[in-house]
Amino acid sequence: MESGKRTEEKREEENQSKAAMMPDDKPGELLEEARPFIDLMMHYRCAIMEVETKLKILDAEFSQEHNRNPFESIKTRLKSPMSIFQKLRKKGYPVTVESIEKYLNDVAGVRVICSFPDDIYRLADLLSRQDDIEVLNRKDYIENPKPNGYRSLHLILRTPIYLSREKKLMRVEVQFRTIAMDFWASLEHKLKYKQDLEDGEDIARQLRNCSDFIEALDYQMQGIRDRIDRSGGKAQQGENQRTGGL
Ligand code: 0O2
Repeated sequence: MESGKRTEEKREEENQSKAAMMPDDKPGELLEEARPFIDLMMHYRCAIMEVETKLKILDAEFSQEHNRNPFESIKTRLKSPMSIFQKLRKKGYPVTVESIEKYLNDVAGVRVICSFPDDIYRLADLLSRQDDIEVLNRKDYIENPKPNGYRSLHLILRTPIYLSREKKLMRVEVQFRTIAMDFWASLEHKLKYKQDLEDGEDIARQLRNCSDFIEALDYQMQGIRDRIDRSGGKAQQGENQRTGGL
């Protein structure tokens, strides 16, 4: 009974907030005006799904052949309406649906977190070479880190989505990072939103140092993985010789 009452109260609350968003006299008009934006966001969501599926297929094949996964996780995000608005304003473009498609590259975002740097380049290369993918831009902040120490590989891709009445080309930003680079970027992101820190400069300097450690760590870990793989291969060869390959 109590939970039935709570459900009723919740429904009433929802109705009230819907009514606040859509005045009774013009709900249709409001929705009609928002339609192109809502549709475009759905198209970006579809593009994210396409790219995510492509990466998952590469992952499945690689893990079958090499017995390990080339990436640890994938995070996806659709830029929020407020961030879209702010970015268009900042760049001096009109805030319209046309501007979003024309000027913004990162409304659809995919972040691929790998264990090792060489997996980043292998995955980025395999994805870029697919015949329905066009690479519009490539920024290698691993080879050339930003002055603050930021490292990642960024690709702006154009990929098709197949809707019921059309094929549409959509832009997706894909960021590839190692686990350590991702850890660094999320901490550094916090610094950006805290401008009035007393010891901000010192923190920024420490972050730059950490970025150098991270580079050394990533490549050392990769070296260790290679050594393990090589000695595993030799042990397997020895075993095959002993058993005659059975
Ligand atoms: P958010 O909130 O993550 O989306 P652009 O304006 O995007 O076309 P830009 O800024 O030159 O051109 O693109 P760049 O350098 O490829 O950066 C795009 C995204 O990379 C950023 O998106 C961040 O997500 C990430 N990034 C770039 N530089 C840094 C950095 O120094 N630190 C951290 N933590 N992340 C960074 P947004 O739109 O800035 O933010």
